[in-house]
Amino acid sequence: MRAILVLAGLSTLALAACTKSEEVAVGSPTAGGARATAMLRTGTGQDVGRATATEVAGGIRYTLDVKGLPAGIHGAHIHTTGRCDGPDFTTAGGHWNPTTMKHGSMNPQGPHEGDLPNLTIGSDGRGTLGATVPGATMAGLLDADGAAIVVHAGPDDLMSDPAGNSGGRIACGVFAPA
Ligand SMILES: [Cu+2]
Ligand SMILES: [Zn+2]
Repeated sequence: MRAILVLAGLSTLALAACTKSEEVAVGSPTAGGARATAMLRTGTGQDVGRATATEVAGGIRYTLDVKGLPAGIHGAHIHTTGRCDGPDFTTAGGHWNPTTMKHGSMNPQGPHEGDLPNLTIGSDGRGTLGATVPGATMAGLLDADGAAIVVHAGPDDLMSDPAGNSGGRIACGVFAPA
């Protein structure tokens, strides 16, 4: 019994580490793994950078490279619908959540497959993020209604369902096969 509890604790820690740190890979790169990219725009249509999604062993690796956004800490997520209609981007829907979990890597009932670590934007308006999400598949990401990546006005508390209290949506990009 004790061994089972210890193992469960370890796997929870491993999952939390994967969704929070910058360079933790669930699996090695997959040769010929499918790839998708998204160009991010603000609600007024300004180009603010790009995101990639790459199939790796056991999950999807995301990178985000943005410019021209307000300095600070911003929630970033994969949202369930590949639509980015400004200015508020509500057409992107909620967080991508094919496994019907609650929001956030710090939530015992989380996370969503669309949950990413917070994005830090420097005083130069630039920021980058890299994260691997275990269990996510490119077939799911690029399903009939697609998927979008969204950056929020404020930080994600990584716990509060459904969106981590991260405020309005300030940038959005639709994923397309690359
Ligand atoms: Cu979001
Ligand atoms: Zn979420």
